[in-house]
Amino acid sequence: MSKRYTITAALPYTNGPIHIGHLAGVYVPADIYSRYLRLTGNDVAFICGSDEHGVPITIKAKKEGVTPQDIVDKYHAIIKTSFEDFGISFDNYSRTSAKIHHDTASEFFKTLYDKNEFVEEVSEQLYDAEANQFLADRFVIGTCPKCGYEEAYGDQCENCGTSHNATDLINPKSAITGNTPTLKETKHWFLPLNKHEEFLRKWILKGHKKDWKPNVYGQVKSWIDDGLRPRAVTRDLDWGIPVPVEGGEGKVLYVWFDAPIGYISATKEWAERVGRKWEDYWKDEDTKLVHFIGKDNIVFHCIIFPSMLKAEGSYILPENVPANEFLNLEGNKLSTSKNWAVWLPEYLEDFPNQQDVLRYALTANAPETKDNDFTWKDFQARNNNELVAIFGNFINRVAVLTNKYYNGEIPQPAGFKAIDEETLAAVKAYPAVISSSIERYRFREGSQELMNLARLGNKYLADEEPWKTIKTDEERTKTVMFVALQIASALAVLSEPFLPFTSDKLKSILNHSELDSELTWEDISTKDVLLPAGHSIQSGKPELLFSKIEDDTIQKQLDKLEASKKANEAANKKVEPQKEEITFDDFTKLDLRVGTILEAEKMPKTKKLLVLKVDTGIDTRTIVSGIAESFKPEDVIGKRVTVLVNLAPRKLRGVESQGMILMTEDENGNLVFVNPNIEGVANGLKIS
Ligand code: B3M
Ligand code: ZN
Repeated sequence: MSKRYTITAALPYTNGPIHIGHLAGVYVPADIYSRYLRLTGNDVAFICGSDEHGVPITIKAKKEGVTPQDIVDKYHAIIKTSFEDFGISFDNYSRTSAKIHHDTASEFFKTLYDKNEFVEEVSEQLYDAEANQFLADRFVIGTCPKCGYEEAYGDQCENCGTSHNATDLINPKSAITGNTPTLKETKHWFLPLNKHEEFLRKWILKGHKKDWKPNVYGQVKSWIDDGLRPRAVTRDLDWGIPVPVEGGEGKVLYVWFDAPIGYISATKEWAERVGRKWEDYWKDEDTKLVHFIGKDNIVFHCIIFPSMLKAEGSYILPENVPANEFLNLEGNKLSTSKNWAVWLPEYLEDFPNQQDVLRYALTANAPETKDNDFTWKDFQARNNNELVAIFGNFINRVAVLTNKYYNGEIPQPAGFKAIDEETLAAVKAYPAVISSSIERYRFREGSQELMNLARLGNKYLADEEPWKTIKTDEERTKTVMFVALQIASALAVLSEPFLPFTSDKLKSILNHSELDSELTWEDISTKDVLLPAGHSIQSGKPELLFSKIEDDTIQKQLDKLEASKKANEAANKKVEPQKEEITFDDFTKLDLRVGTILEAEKMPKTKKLLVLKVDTGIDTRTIVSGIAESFKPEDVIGKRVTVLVNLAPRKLRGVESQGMILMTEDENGNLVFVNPNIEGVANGLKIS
């Protein structure tokens, strides 16, 4: 039965481009879900837009010496274009700086204000006197009162996900000046979450029965069990939506108050454009509202926004919030500031027309139940071993053989054997199997079922060997090719949510547009014949759906990451502070000489120590040096070194060491000799 759905995907902050973490966590699953629902005949509004307020934008603008408006204009354009190019099928991609959003959010605030749903309170808030600014949200960093994470923001800890008030942070520091903030009185409007506790408890419990993800349910339940407190929904900032009530001058709405309302304004904008009623998508009890988000947004979508909607009174509440865990990259946390990411615009440039490869790799390895790791090797393997070797190979064989044997025309089957009937019946079961995965938000499982259908096709061809029977049994070959073509056709339809570009290509290879009516999802399980005998597929050499990705392509991506890592390390390299001052006399006490290592052997039963014989020019003496983990004895013999010769001797493991060899570290942290490195310098020469 057809239903109405409002599907939202978290509004990305416009302070940088989209990366694979955003895609895997939010946009790819939301797109699969939306495409699937449209394909199965539902009425879908798939909504997103840029989140253009909030402190991250102001910080970025400050850093680049431009205005916040410049930043949001720049990144809104980049993000919107890259989503389009990647095939994310939003019905509307709006932005929170749009007038319709300012109006909608102001109105929402006023309604709650008029209904007395806020508590107005003057309280002491964190203040940076040097920057002359209140420190809200990401302007302040400190230790999370709940989990002890030391880099929690003023409004939320990204480690444990909890949301708190900035004054709850332990040891807060201004992100602007690094100063410890002082307290200053200011008036704000608070949403009394405590008042909504009972309602939230009942609603979550109801949601749980409807199969919410355990991670989402568990987190929300534990926050409610801990007790909820009023949260300020206004801020003393100058970037955002002005507080629209008396006394609100110079203040703006908290970004997490206005941003989720952005889903509503974006729906309004879309409905106006296409001639629908937006209220149907937000106020009709029969509409299903689903929020796709990353796990760090759970508290806002499962506690704060539902409380706002409930307080307003005329809105529906989300049916489900299938939040994903995080995706890591090559073993490390994705990070915009450290440039440890695969950026969507760069991917689209480096891998033209290969959107589906990334969609598939991210889905097959989606962080649905736990954090997962994206590696370029896995990406390559998913492409080469699955998309190329299974899916692409099957389609290519079917298209090539159909053209070769029948000039592209689907042959009339000549009776079915048990294997043919079993295969056709197996195909018919796939829509229900994949639907069930998608409807339960198990997209990785769904993508694997799709691949299993391609596997079924491959196996069928490999077992029935039409390339052999064509020489012995033409009638049998017709049946086999007919069956294989039905599988190809099913793949064209069922792949659409996961691999939309491939689905389009495949539909045109198979000339689906020439069929009497477009094949639907349901047709795959109900129709006995998808491609009838006599229908023609595209002639000539079929376009390859996927192509092999070579090692050097992958290496280039790994090199890019390596370069980021190096740049980052160089930027973060902490030089130790200078030691206490010494006098010239102190310095002249050190007797440093040029020397040569003559012999070296490992100190028995130790890991770190080498026993060296060193020619110091004065004498040949024994020096024990802790360098065995970096050098083999044979590597250091003959090395010119700098020796501190008048260091008081001391015994190490029973061997007297009579001096010290000077060492430092190279850029990779490996030990290197401080080497005089001058030709013709004799041992024993003083260094001063
Ligand atoms: N702008 C995304 C984030 O936390 C945030 C989502 C808003 S959804 C209403 O990165
Ligand atoms: Zn925490």
